[in-house]
Amino acid sequence: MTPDIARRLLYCMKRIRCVEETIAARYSDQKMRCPTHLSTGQEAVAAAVGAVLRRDDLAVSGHRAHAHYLAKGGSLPAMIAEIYGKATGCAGGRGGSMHLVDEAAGFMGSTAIVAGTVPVGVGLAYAMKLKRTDQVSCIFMGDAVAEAGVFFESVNLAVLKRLPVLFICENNLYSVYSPLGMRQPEGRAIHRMVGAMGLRSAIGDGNDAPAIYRMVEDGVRAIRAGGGPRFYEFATYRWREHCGPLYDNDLGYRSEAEFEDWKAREPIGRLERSLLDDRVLTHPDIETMDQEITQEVEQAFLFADNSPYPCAEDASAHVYASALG
Ligand SMILES: Cc1ncc(C[n+]2csc(CCOP(=O)(O)OP(=O)(O)O)c2C)c(N)n1
Ligand SMILES: [Mg+2]
Repeated sequence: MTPDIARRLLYCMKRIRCVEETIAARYSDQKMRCPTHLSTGQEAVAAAVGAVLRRDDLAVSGHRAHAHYLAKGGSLPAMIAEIYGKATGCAGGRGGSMHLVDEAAGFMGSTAIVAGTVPVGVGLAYAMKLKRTDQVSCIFMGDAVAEAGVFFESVNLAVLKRLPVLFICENNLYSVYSPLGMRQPEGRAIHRMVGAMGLRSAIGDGNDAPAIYRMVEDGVRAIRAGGGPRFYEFATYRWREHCGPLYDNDLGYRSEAEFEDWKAREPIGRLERSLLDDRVLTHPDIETMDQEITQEVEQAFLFADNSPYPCAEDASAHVYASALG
């Protein structure tokens, strides 16, 4: 990995962290009126995958999509405006945090329905295959997606047709408050299960951005060369509550000790320390990075706050169903 890519990974993770921590800090202002699922602590997977993908590759995601959208190159002001419900939002202010889209950046959408975008991502890959391009369709998914019927149909088709799909599973051990052990049989690893369906798969440390980058880079090279789909499971951990800006360890569904253990292995400080040790970056470089990011994020929130709400006359502009009669 070049120093340039390592710097880029750190920058991207810090930017995502700053955006989401600012959302958390300002949520109580009541200007963001949609549910938000923050990925604080999980930034490494998005940053690394985003750095491997090209702008003309496509990606889809689910309810926890801010990091994926930003890492794929989605517009930050348009994302914050979307969360503020403003007309300048990436979905016209009608969708909110869980419905991010930026076609110019190849981010083809996210939805609140668990596994809802998986067949869409496979369909995009089918189109790529028919058009004989060397693009890749990336599907970001959580561990609970591997419990949905449509996931199995989608994997089956992707394997059968050798479609250029990059499945990225962020296994953060929970689906809302349900731990993995309550939802999937003990001893069954997601990557091994899909491996048995003929999908080439691997597992990695989801808090180690450079390692994720190297794994996914290899996989994407193979996919572009016509090698068929790849599945990566990355172990990681969300810090904040499932939905919202707070912490919820007091609810008792996970232990403080488990949380602290994962926090100690958090992805940003870890990479920052190693880049400082290797003299790739200096403390002043990091300060400059942090200042630049804080300013950009502040500007995006100002843009969102100062933007107009969508007007009532446009209410049906994003509705694709035609009225009967
Ligand atoms: C089909 C469907 N079932 C249930 C829900 C409720 N729900 C919203 S988010 C979520 C958890 C999904 O967990 P996971 O895929 O592991 O993602 P994470 O929240 O951990 O990032 C559930 C069950 C839903 N939105 N859609
Ligand atoms: Mg999960």
